[in-house]
Amino acid sequence: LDVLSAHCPVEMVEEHRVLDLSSAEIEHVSQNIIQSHLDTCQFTSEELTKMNWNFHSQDDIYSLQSKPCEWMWQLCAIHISNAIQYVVEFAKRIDGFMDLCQNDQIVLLKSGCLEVLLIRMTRAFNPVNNTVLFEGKFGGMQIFRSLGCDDLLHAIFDLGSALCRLDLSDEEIALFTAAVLISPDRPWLAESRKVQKLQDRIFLALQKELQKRHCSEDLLAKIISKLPLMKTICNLHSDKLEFFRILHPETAQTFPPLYKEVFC
Ligand code: CLR
Repeated sequence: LDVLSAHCPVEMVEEHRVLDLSSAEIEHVSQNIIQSHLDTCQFTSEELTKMNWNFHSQDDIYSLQSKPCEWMWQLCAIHISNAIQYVVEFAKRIDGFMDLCQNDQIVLLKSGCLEVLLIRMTRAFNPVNNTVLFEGKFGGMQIFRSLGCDDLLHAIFDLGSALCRLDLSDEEIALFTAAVLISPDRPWLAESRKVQKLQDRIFLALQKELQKRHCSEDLLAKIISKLPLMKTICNLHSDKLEFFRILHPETAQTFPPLYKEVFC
């Protein structure tokens, strides 16, 4: 992920081809994206089920809550930055992504990686007791109290439980995150038609995957209905970060480079 520098001319000649993919082609799109997800999702489902029994103790919770705000921000920035690296790797493995110009690769990653992380969070979220994986153990919203971002955390945890209620499989999460990442409506894209074509293929693959279930149309609508809440969370995160940078510029300076590059 490099600084926004590359310039590439918009495609002058566009072929207008209808989406007439054969089922074999759609199957290929699916397989590529599902494999890329499994290779880059940081924790396998089995690992996550095992860790589900591991909770932060009351002492862990007190200890996290008594940390200074700057310390906790730094810790979260490190974890988020680490998780973004896996999202970058996911994107790179999606067929067609590396054929986009460098500008568009960067635009898509910068604007979409937090949304991808939020969807990925579903895998590391326990809706029974509203806990999320943090530092190797599951903990509730209260472990993030010292951040002073209760409204943001509320929104994140609400999304977590709402997405968990959809009970998405790894295959569905793979295709959904790919479709969110490869979005033609992101500002500053040079070749949005090319991105559009890629996303169309992914949506066909997602639809086909959802057809394996009952009421697939309903589910696609439900998945899409979570996008506005994700947008809200991204905006809240930007606001909180901006405010934090004003209060603690020295700490914000030492945030991981990838976190700074994506969000600052
Ligand atoms: C998401 C799924 C990834 C692994 C992963 C890494 C970091 C986690 C993130 C998941 C979920 C959200 C998370 C984050 C670290 C801090 C953040 C727990 C599990 C919480 C919600 C705090 C956000 C604070 C903001 C002020 C940045 O594969």
